[in-house]
Amino acid sequence: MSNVTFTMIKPDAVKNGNIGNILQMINNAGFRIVAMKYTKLSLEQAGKFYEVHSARPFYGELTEFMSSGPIVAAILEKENAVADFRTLIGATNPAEAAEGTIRKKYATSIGENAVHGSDSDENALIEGSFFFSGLERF
Ligand code: RTP
Ligand code: MG
Repeated sequence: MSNVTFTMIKPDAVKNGNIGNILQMINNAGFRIVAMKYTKLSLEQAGKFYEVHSARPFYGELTEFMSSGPIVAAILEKENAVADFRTLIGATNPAEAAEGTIRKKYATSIGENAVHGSDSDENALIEGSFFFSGLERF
């Protein structure tokens, strides 16, 4: 089992001024930052990142939203990182997210849900490499 996951603080949470609050929750949960950058996806890059969802009805909305403003991308390290990070962020729909989760606190809707978290070890590596070279990981 790998010990890293990949996250993005999505454009809604950046616009709402919640970068600091979310990074604090990530730190307090015991994740170590391996790599981090403040950047913005083009519509084309968002489409590539979320290609796995290209047949879903929300794909257009999702890629437009994810390219609508700056994001924070990061690789995070912790034992059992993928599963523990998904527990920390909560359900996709904030209405169903558990108390104390990042999405419960900072997401506004199922589409604009504050953070991304990888769903498998394999995707964590693919997604991390989408944003970061080996020289950008410490
Ligand atoms: P993520 O990949 O961003 O961590 O979210 P997730 O695993 O919890 O959810 P996933 O099924 O992978 O969906 C990816 C993102 O697409 C948007 N979405 N919108 N309007 C809708 O019904 C809908 N469903 C999903 C969300 O931004 C979700 O995080
Ligand atoms: Mg997902």
